Amino acid sequence: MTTLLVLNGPNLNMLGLRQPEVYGRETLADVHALCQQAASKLDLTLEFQQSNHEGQMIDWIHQARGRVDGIVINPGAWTHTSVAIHDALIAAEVPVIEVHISNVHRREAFRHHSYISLVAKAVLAGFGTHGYVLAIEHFARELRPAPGQ
Ligand code: CA2
Repeated sequence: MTTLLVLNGPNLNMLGLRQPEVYGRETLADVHALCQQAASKLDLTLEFQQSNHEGQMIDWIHQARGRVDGIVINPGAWTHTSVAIHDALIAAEVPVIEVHISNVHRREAFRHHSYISLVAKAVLAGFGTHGYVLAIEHFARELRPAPGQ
């Protein structure tokens, strides 16, 4: 069974409650349901987590090593600050897709640099919460065993 881990960084638990003009009206629970629906359709096992604590996020990434087949991560503001999450993702040796709900490149200059993109196989930004579904669908295509295997 192919297992994907969806990770969400700081403040994403506030989704839908503030700044709907930037992040939309869906809550994190809605995003979880959306991801679960996409994964079930594609016969994937999905784990979904959010934390405001960097150490917790790093522990989850380490625990993914040898256990999950892909990580979809919205690192939130850690995108622009965290060498530690960058290093953890390298240590995990699991393919990573970075997702941002907003188009970070049309926002403040400090959001234009990502430590995570250096270790991600792909980056989605500005697709709203549909970016999570696109990342899951991409992993399903890539990780699906060839016919007869
Ligand atoms: O666009 C994204 O998904 C971001 O990763 C979201 C982060 C931001 O720091 C990144 O630059 C881009 C912020 C997530 C915080 O979300 C909130 C939602 C509602 C109210 C307050 C914050």
